Amino acid sequence: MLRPRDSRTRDRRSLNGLWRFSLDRAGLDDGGEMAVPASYNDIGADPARRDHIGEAWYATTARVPAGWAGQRVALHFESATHRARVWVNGVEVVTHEGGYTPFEADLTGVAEPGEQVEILVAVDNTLTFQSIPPGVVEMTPAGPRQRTWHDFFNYAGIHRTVWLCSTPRAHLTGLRVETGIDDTTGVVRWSATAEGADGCTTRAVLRDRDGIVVAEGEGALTVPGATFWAPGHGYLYELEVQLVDGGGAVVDEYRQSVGIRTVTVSGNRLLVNGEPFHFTGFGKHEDAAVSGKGHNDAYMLNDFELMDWIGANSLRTSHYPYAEDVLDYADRHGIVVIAEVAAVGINLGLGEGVFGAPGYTTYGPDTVNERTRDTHAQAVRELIERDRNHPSVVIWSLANEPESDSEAAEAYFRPLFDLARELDPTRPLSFANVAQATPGRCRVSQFADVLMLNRYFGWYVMPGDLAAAELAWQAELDEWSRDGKPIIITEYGADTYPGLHSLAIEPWSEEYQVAYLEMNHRVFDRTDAVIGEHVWNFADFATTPGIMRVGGNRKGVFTRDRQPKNAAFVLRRRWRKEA
Ligand code: GCB
Repeated sequence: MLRPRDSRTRDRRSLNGLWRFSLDRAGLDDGGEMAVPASYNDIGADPARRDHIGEAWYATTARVPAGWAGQRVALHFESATHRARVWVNGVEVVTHEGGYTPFEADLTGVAEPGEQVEILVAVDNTLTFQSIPPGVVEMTPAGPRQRTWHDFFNYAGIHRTVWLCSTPRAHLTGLRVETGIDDTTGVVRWSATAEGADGCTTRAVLRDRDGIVVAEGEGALTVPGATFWAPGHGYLYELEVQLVDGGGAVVDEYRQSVGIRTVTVSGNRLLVNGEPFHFTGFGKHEDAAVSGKGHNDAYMLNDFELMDWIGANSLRTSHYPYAEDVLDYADRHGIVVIAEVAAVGINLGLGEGVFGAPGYTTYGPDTVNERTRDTHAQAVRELIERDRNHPSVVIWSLANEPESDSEAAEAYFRPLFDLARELDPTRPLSFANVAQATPGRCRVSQFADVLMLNRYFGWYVMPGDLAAAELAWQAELDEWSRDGKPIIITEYGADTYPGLHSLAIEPWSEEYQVAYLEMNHRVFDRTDAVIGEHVWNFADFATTPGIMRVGGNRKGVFTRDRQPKNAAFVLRRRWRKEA
């Protein structure tokens, strides 16, 4: 599946706006409306909407342009969280599992050009042991309750753009681009798939930023004296791929931006274009007041500008694939991305009494089992298919903090790493390792090319005692260093209530967050294998309610409305190397 784009042969129309909405199908004509894209949970004052479990119903009408006669018409959702069923004119046209990757329905034969169509969507937010991320609905005396093993709020809805789009009947369906560097020459290998295209061939033209053709042909294109994509330098070429019929006529055309760069791991370094790269930045969330996880260009842009201001060169799309616009921006601006599958919380023993509850075994026939792994494998496929052509993505993260210190974990993850490596041999693989799976105990890190560690020494461990935390943290990192792999600290952070100040070493104060970060930085700077630091989190974000959280998770360096805490200025000095 290709992302909807305009070209000489393709067209698209956004269906964003206000749709009819109800938590039950029967109520769709009662006048309720919902913004698309947005999470529905925080819109309005109704707790039933915020805490809803199950399907929520959306409906709208759209006119298929008359000019699309003879074309293939498709309805494309950039995401619907966590699964969706879609009907057009009463016909079920597509179902999709997974809340953060795109899917589409072929409407040819269902929707007539020139006519209006009725679109109905049921979006289901239920998480089960067979979904990614996992969860369980528990029956309590007060009714059903959704339990999850991640702290962020379970926002749901149509979170990204919905497109009505057209392609020719004979059309390109997929495009794979891989790049290489040979001294000063760039190599762009491409391959495309097509449908309904008997007797057709494909060809491609590569243009530079000024529109000048630098290479054309099949298979591998070479660009002597190429300008490479690099961190901080988002130089993009444009590859125009054409599907050509036997008579030489162009039947379909698709354009893809291409950054020529390489990513390799050598010893304890990650190299981009052969140069060691050091990550500074954040684990983030797609999270904002009112619109929840709905994509918003203004928020996205502001976040990227703040990242630039603070000197962040990279981010992890914790804990799920972000909107494609985020990756497009990162490509254009040379921001480095660790792209994560939505597999957060495969760790049912974690945070007992905090996120979870005693009584569940992570891997087992009734919990995380082979069906879960099938869902997980599909999520890996869909992430790599969607994002493989983005130069900004340099690592695939297959999970966040899974239980990784058991034999069952090893058996669960081995095939997922094999799958990802087969789908994309060009990028390093990893996952974010949890504190309990210490060196020697973790049985999944053997599959990772880069170690990614989430650690809270001085917060969850030894809170308030930064001196003891520093020693313990250093000791653990020294042990990890013996693996000889590069280490990225993918989470370290301290909850901080903005405006709380203290001369004493007081967790939750702005001073403590600063002292905590400085302690971590001393440890990182002493450890050769550490090639990056991602603070948890870029901004405060909404969580499930609980006594561990005060109005959400407060580990943000920025508040939820993106104002800096003191820590922001400290990070800025460090990352921008300003005195
Ligand atoms: C973690 C999780 C992250 C949480 C964070 C916290 O280890 O990966 O999703 O938000 O801890 O603040 O507790």
